[in-house]
This record gives sequence, structure tokens and C-alpha cells, in this order.
Amino acid sequence: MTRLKTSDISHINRSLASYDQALIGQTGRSMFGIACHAAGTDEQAARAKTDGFTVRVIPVTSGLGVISRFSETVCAILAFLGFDASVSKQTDVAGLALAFEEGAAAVMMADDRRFVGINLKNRTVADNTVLTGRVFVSALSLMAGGLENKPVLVMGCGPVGESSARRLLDLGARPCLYDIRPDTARALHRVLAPLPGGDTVRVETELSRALSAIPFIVEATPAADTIPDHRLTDQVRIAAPGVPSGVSHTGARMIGARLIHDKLELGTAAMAVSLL
Ligand code: 2YH
Repeated sequence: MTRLKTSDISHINRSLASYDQALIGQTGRSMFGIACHAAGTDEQAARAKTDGFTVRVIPVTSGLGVISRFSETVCAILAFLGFDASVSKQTDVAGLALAFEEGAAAVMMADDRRFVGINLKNRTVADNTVLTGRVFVSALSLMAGGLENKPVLVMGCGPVGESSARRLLDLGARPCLYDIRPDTARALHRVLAPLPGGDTVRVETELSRALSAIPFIVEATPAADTIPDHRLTDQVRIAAPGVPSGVSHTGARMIGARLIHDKLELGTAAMAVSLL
């Protein structure tokens, strides 16, 4: 699991408006709208609930400790989306207790293993790993004009890849699973096979063959530069929740608006909307 670094997130606060505009150009929907698509929620109804929905972001010092700017950046994303967000003045248990005592609607907090949002009234838990896979597939679907009956290559069959593949099945797509460890892809195949649409799932062991045949890609690996630049044809559309991005800097310039990648924004937005 990748631990974010301050350098991964330090630009986010000042880039939120431009990123939102870019997403609208790529998908027709804003960050909030894509998160609503992922949650299966009507955007207007969700908007009406954000104002006054107080989310307390609690810094967590356990394990490897606080990531400088992490809580502030999560808070900035939430505020940008219209939530009543603040960073807790207290960390850890004291911060959680304070959020309950002061009547916050929800908290968000992360340690080295999980980044979660918890609705304190209805006990819903929004897990960043699950919601990140969901929201990036939603973004890819919007960018592709729907994915029904389309093959979609899922690169990386860890937790984000699994969540992505589940969302692909929800949308009627045909997931093609690739992992550098074929047994990991096969294990995910066994999990997905019994689900509705699970008979359309297949495993690919030759990445170059899959990349030459399938233009819709979810890049959910924790490795850099997994997609060679020469595979980035005009047809390719990529949603890349993996950190670092599997598309090189050169590749990202080549593919331009047909790549969606960020390190915190869409996942956090999807978590927040799912808590409403
Ligand atoms: O980055 C992480 C973990 N790898 C979990 C990611 C789940 N997708 N955690 C962030 C740790 C934040 C730190 N404890 C803080 O600043 O509060």
C-alpha cells in the first residue's frame, strides 16, 4: 500500500478549481458529480445535503505518523465540494471524542493501513480504497460514454483493482484482469465469477496483448510507468487510481485529456458523498 508523501499532495489545494474544470471537460461532470455517479446519487439531492454537513478531519499520529498537509488537504477538498469541513484541533482518540462531543456529522481519518470516513449518526463507513476504485471507474465510464458490454483492462488486482472490477460489473462492462502475479488475478477472478456478470470476467497474463486489444484501462497498480508510451494510441482512455501513476510524464502529455489520475481528490470526494 502506498503511503502518500507531502510532495504528492502539496499542489492540491491551489489546483482544485482547475482540476474540477479539467474533469468537466473530460467527463461532462465535476468532481462532485463524478462522486455522485459513483454513489448512484442524484447530484442535486446530494448538493442540498452538503451545506451544514460537518466533517471533522482528525490527524492520526500512530504508526508512521502525521503526513504534513494531509489533513489540511483532505479538509480543503471537502470544503471545495461544499461540506462544512475543519481539521480537528486534537489528534487521535482525543480528536475522535471531540468530534462526537461537538456533534460532527462525520469524521475522516487515516493511519498507515486505512483512510476512512465515518458517519457518526448512521454508522456508515466509507473506505478510501473501495471508493477510489469505484469513483475512477465511474470517471472512466463517463469519459467513454458508457462501458456496457465493453472490455476494460484492470491492471493490478489488489484492493483498488478489486473495487474497480466490481464497479465495472455493476456498469455491465467486461473486466479483463491483469496482475504482475497471475495467481493474484486468478484469485480475483474466483471472487468475481459468482457475481452478476461474473461470467464475462477473464484473466490476461500477457500485458502487451491486452494493451494492444483493449483501449479502456483502469491502472490500479502501485508501480510507475506500467503502460509503455507507445501503447497510448488515440483510442486509449485511462483511469489511473494507482500511486504513483502507471503512465509516464511523457505518456501523460501524449494522451492529455484521455487520462484521469489524481492522488487524493476523487477518492476523498467519493468517500464524502457516500457518507451523506
Ligand atoms: O496514506 C495512507 C495509507 N497508505 C492509507 C491509504 C489508504 N488508501 N495513510 C495516510 C496517513 C495519514 C496520517 N496518519 C495523518 O496525517 O493523519
